[in-house]
Amino acid sequence: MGRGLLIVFEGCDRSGKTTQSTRLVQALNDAGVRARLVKFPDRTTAIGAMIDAYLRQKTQLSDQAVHLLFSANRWEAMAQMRADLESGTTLVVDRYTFSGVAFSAAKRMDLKWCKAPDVGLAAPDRVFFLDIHPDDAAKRAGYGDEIYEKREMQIEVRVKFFSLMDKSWSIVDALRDPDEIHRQIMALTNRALERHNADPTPIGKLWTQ
Ligand code: DGP
Repeated sequence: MGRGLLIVFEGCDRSGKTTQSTRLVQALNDAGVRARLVKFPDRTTAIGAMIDAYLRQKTQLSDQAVHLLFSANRWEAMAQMRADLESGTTLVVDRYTFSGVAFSAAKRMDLKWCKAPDVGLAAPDRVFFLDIHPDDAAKRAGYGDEIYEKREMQIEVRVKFFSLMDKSWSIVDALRDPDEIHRQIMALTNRALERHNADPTPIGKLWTQ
């Protein structure tokens, strides 16, 4: 049994990542592929509770401190994630290091500094970027409750996401019908699984080149 794939969903707030990542895990499990959903930030841990309070504007933290908390929240999940990947479970991750870098870089923090705490995290095999213009996202239910859900911030975050893309990313038009989006993501995932089965590669490390 080979290792599982690390599949990441990224995108601006309200782009449909949670819906699509949940559907992907379900569809993979239905097809007999062992898969598990991981969501960042994980608000259930002690570090996650601090992040949650910050996002809901219950506490104030410096930009640097909150950046490091988001990174620590990923690191505290890493041992289990690696174990799952190595034992053949595919992980579908709802937000990852790219959100960490994009949100902080959007606040004009230094890009190299933003990447540094995440150096060495498991690198994704595929990244699906659910692309929606923040003006369209703002029309969706629940928008505007948390600290980053502001038009100017989201526009800047989207620009930063685009600057982080490489050949492992697919841009998915998130304004379309959810079933259509799911079918596209399923096709891309199946292709990634086939390619990996034909030519397995070890788990990569983030931000090492
Ligand atoms: P979500 O639970 O996916 O809606 O994310 C909550 C908010 O936190 C959302 O506005 C995006 C932001 N966010 C997610 N990950 C990070 C991160 O690593 N760093 C920063 N600064 N913000 C993040």
